[in-house]
Amino acid sequence: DSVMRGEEANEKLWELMAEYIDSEKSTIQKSIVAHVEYTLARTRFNFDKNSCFKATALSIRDRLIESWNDTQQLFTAEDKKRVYYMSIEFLIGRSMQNALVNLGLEDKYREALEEVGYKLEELYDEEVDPGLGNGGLGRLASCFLDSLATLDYPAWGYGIRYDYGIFRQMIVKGYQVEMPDYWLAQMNPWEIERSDVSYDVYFGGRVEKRWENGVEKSNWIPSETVKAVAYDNPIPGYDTFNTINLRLWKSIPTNEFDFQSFNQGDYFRAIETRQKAEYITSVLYPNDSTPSGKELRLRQQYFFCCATIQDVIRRFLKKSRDWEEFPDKVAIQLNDTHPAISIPELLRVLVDKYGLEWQRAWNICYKVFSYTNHTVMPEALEKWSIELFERLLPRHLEIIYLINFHFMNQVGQRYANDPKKFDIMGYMSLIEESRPKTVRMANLCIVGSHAVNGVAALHSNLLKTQLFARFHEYFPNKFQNKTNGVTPRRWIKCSNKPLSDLYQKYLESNSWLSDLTETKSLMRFIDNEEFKEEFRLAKQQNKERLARWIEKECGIRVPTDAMFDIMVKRIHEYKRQNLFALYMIHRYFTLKAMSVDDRAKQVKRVFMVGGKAAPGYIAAKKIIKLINSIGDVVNNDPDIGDLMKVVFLPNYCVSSAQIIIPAADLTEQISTAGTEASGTSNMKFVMNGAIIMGTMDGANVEIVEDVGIQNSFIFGARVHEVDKLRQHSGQPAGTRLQKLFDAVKNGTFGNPKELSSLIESLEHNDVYLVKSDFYSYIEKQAEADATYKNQDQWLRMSITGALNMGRFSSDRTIKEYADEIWDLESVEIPKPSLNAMSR
Ligand code: T68
Repeated sequence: DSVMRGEEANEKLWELMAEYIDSEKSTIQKSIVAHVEYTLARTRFNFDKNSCFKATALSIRDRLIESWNDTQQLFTAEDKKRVYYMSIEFLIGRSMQNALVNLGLEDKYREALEEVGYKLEELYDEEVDPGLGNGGLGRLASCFLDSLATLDYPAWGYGIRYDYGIFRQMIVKGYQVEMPDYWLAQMNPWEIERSDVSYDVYFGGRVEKRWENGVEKSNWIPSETVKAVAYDNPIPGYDTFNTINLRLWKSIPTNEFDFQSFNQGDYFRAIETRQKAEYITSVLYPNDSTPSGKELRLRQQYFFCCATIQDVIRRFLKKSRDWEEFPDKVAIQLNDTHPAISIPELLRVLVDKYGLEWQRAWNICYKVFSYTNHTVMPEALEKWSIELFERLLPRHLEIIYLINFHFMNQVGQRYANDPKKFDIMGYMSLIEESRPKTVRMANLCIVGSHAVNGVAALHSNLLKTQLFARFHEYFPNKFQNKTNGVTPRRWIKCSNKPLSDLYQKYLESNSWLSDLTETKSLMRFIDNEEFKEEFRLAKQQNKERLARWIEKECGIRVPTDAMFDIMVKRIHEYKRQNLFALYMIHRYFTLKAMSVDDRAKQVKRVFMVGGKAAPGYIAAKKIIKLINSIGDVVNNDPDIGDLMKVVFLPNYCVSSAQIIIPAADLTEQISTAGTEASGTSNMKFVMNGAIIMGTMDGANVEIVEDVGIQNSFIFGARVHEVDKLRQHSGQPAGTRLQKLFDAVKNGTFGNPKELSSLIESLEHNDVYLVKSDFYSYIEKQAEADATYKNQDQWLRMSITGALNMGRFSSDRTIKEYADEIWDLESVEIPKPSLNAMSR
């Protein structure tokens, strides 16, 4: 019998595998060379850096696939509850270094490559940065996957494999220019195409009714079909064999040919129909706060929900046929309302396909879902017009009406005696009786989920007391808080080598990477001059690295003995890059007015701003132009020299963030109180030793709680003062601020025809309180200068901040989700390779 069976086969296979995945230099080299020759079809005598990158990536992927397979097998065997994190965006960033760090192989690979003439760090730079997200929401999803894998949770991410990620931002004459990001032009060495895992997704058509045993049954007869194909992206955990999956869907045409067109001899029309299918996953919508309202966007949403729900159900049915068990096996987290159609989709499948009675299906459904809200700004809440919904998803609209019918009945009963009963119902309804009539996706999520959470304490309280106050009154137990976090693997270990080395040296291990609260113990060195000097040096090295990057990317030389004052995030009026710009102008004028002697005593500062504006957001684009114009004036003024520089950092993305963030001395987190749901760059900055210049908004509040308010520069209106101040949004600016307004309006910084509208909107309707916060802001900025002059004090503040950020690891966040929302247990994957090797 040539086929080995049972134990014997296992033994042999384990040995082979063990040999393959052992971590000897020569094994790594063999695997890389094999990929050069056999996968890339290059010769081992002639391959360039990019081929070396690809071959190295593929050799790492082999290891990931190995642990991925074992992980998935164990998940299936153990049959524990799984969580599915659904997000229309994942800002993955580069994968190579992260994978090596998590696998514990960075040093081994570095050595192995050095022998064949390549520097690992240079290979890192060959990788494209997949930008399948806009900003914080998408990056949070990726940090969460890293933590889910690290904590051994049975979890998967589901999203969309866009052909075009977030646009590449170029700055041309101070303006943002958007370039398409076709990130797949080079092969993507990390993904695994699963042409065998595909599902049909339908659109349009009509709903047929029939009666069966006295019950009305619905049957959706769609008019269009597309196929969703799975692309799997292995996500390794840190210091564990657990490797989870990010499954991204791509749309392709179905094989059913359009016979009607074909018979009419219209071959090209038939092809066109098929191309329309591919279009669905072509491009990521680049607006991060205003819903696009476009049909294609709704198609994207339904497309990925429909494929995901089918995939989840198929996996469930492999093991169980009792639908009552579904909520014990499946938890689905909705990252904002973009995946909300999953709720009516699951109901549709349960009722129409599997024949469950409505109430039974509903009881299953809401236990499965939970919803995370990321904004309180009313204009950012998704609403889809009934007309569009009906045309694209007629059955889902019926189901939403049905959910609403039952819900409105209950609300009506609850408030039967309330004189405001109808107002309350109108407010809570899933349907907005506006013109056009719309579906309120947030209301659908709240009603259809068993848990609703905000992303920082302040934000979650605003949800309860303002935005969703009526829902909170009605469902007091649904509302929770889960303060965001970020992964220390990417945001310290991969981004900040000097600081990581310092932690390893003083903590004598790397366990801080799995438990960030451990860094706090280093507070015992706060008076240790050697430790402090090493910490200072680490920051200095990071500043020099950024200065080199800026010189290369922008052609500007910045002094590295200056304070680096950085604001990087999407450009938005509520985030107030304009307030930062006004401060730069103020500082410039103040310096100009000084004597040469006085100037020489001032703190040098480099102001840096990075971030993309949504292509249709005119005001945001003008803010970019304004900052560049300020740079043009200031950077070329011989009176100023190195005292002050203003740099716009182009194309802010995950990989540039990893260079920018560790170099900051001061980080601007200056949104109007009550507008930034959490912020996550605030966490990354403080972990890397920057001090917050900020408002009491989002997670700043909690960061300040842990690092101490005396170690931050906090200014501006508090959230309870904002409403009142807004009523005076037309108040005059005050002399010092008016002078800055006038300077912009008279053309000192760029063409006033373009830029003065930015100022006029502040003068007349200052929604985000730039005027009323300005004076406390410049006062705090002066305090920051004074503190910076005392380098020892600054250093102590910076160190204290960095060491007290344990709570803001996404590991903590994910543990809370698992315990308090998902009811999820971890499943530890044994390390078979080690067992096998030791035999
Ligand atoms: C951000 N939201 C919040 N939205 O602004 C930020 N929106 O405070 C928070 O820290 C972060 O989410 C994580 O919770 C976003 O990033 C988007 O990107 C977005 C994208 C599409 C549509 C709407």
